[in-house]
Amino acid sequence: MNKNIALITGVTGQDGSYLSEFLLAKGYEVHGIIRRSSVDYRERIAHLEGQPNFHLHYADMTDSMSLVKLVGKVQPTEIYNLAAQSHVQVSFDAPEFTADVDATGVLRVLEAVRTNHLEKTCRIYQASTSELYGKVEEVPQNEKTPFHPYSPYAVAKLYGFWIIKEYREAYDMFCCSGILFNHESERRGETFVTRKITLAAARIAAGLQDCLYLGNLDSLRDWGYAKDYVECMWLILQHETPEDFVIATGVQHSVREFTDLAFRYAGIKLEFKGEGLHETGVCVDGSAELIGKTLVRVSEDFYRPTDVVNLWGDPTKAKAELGWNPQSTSFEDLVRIMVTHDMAKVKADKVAGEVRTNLAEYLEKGIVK
Ligand code: NAP
Ligand code: F7E
Repeated sequence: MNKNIALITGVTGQDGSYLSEFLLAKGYEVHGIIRRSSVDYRERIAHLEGQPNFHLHYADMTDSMSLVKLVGKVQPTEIYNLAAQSHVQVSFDAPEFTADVDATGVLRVLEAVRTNHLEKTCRIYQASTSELYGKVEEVPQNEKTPFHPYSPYAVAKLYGFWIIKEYREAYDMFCCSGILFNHESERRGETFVTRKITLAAARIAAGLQDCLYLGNLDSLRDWGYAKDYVECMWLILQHETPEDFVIATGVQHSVREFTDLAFRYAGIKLEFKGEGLHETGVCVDGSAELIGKTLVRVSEDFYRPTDVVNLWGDPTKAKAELGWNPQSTSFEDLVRIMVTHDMAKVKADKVAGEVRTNLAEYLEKGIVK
């Protein structure tokens, strides 16, 4: 039997780490691309390093030669192209870099496969996004909904989507997109809105932060659990024919609703008052020190030049053709999982901080040498 060999770009990211675990459990040989950094920041995959079927290689999405050489060396049967500058707000500040990685990077992966003559044996998954629907033209969005990208990130991802489709048709390659709606987890980057909220709720409950500053509270998202979504990436590549799929829960909530629920799980009941930049979230129930305090405020700093405000996916096709269950983790469970994790993390960080402080004191007093 031929061995399944997966190459994952973006292996150090939220999805890359869950996908690695998923594929290793299925018996795959997993290879991941990492890039050189002055600090070693591989927290999400540290527990996988050293496993015999897990291999890391230096390469970069902006460096064709590194990709061509690596694809030739690894001879993958499946490539999951997850690497991206994935933060929408950052794409307004670094649009050219975003295009280089998120648009041209996809082309580089496709050409690395062709250069190594693997186009008939290697299947390619492209991490497309609900941001393609942007300034939405219908609600909810499905595979037939027209795209209207509304940020430099989304425009770059639009190129990625179309170049994948083009190579599928021009060269008969098995390459396809998962159009994934927002998916979150306890491993989500700390500047995305959900993780920013769950960490702040935990820190405020522990008395380590005074207030959470957010942007548009009215923005609506279809939030799922990342662990459930990586299964879909794999299912898309196991499908008989190469096709694109919308992956979403089919349930929509606002940033305000996410905030309200996260704080409730942290033991704080909020009441929202006012509008726009003057809206606040005040503590009306919880610990005595917090009652009456304004714990959430709106700041213009987190508004975007153009914002996508009404994402809501229709996962009917994925359900019917891939047999995927879009609701295995509910919105309530997702928020609870993230808050529970962050409350434990804040507690552990606090203890570690106290240990460090005590140690510093002991060192100063000459108690510990
Ligand atoms: P993430 O946590 O931000 O991870 C991004 C990954 O890309 C990291 O491993 C990062 O490496 C890597 N990367 C960035 N630039 C690179 C470069 N020049 N060369 C090599 N690697 C590079 O993102 P995620 O949430 O896991 O998302 C995975 C993919 O799905 C992304 O393409 C994202 O755009 C897309 N997507 C995400 C969502 C979502 O809700 N999470 C929804 C739809 C689509 P470092 O660790 O070195 O920075
Ligand atoms: O913003 C609003 C913000 O940054 C969600 C990426 O994974 O999903 C992600 O992109 C919404 C936006 O994610 C804050 O304006 C309010 O409307 O968590 P986010 P995103 O932009 O949806 C898609 C599918 C991807 O493909 C991307 O890679 O929340 N919002 N206040 C805020 N957002 C942030 N970050 N911070 C705030 O303070």
